[in-house]
Amino acid sequence: MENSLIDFPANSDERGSLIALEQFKNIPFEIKRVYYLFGTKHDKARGFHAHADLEQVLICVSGSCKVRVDNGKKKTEYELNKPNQGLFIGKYIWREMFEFSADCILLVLANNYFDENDYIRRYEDFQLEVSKFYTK
Ligand code: T46
Repeated sequence: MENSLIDFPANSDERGSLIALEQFKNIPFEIKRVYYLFGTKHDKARGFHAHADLEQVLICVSGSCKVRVDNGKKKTEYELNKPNQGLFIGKYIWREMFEFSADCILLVLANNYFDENDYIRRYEDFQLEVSKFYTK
């Protein structure tokens, strides 16, 4: 699975809404790490890398941002603006996050611990490695 939007059913009543995220239920992997981006700037894009061995789900729990994902052949753009929707990003997918709203909080669930060696930060390296990955 490369990328897909996941809708999370909310438990909503007159007090508001609650969403639970559970590994192997509505999150398609074991959750080993959770981090979040905040204080982001509308004109400061982030990302610009891929991962060799990491799957993640990105959820804009407040505000909005855009995410461009690239599998080496096709680029797709998503706007994340709902706390009840997540974007799954698989292995060997180049990602760029941009146009963050002032109130954006981007929550990320990951299936592995932080490892700088897992990052592919040069687009040329990504193009080379992604073609090998998909011809395996
Ligand atoms: C991704 C997008 C959505 C850590 O120390 N631990 C962590 O778990 C992470 C994610 C980052 N860091 C350090 C590494 C850098 O020194 O925090 C600093 C900022 O990380 P980075 O420049 O990679 O942040 P983004 O917003 O470009 O990308 C991050 C994730 O790194 C990446 O995996 O998919 O968010």
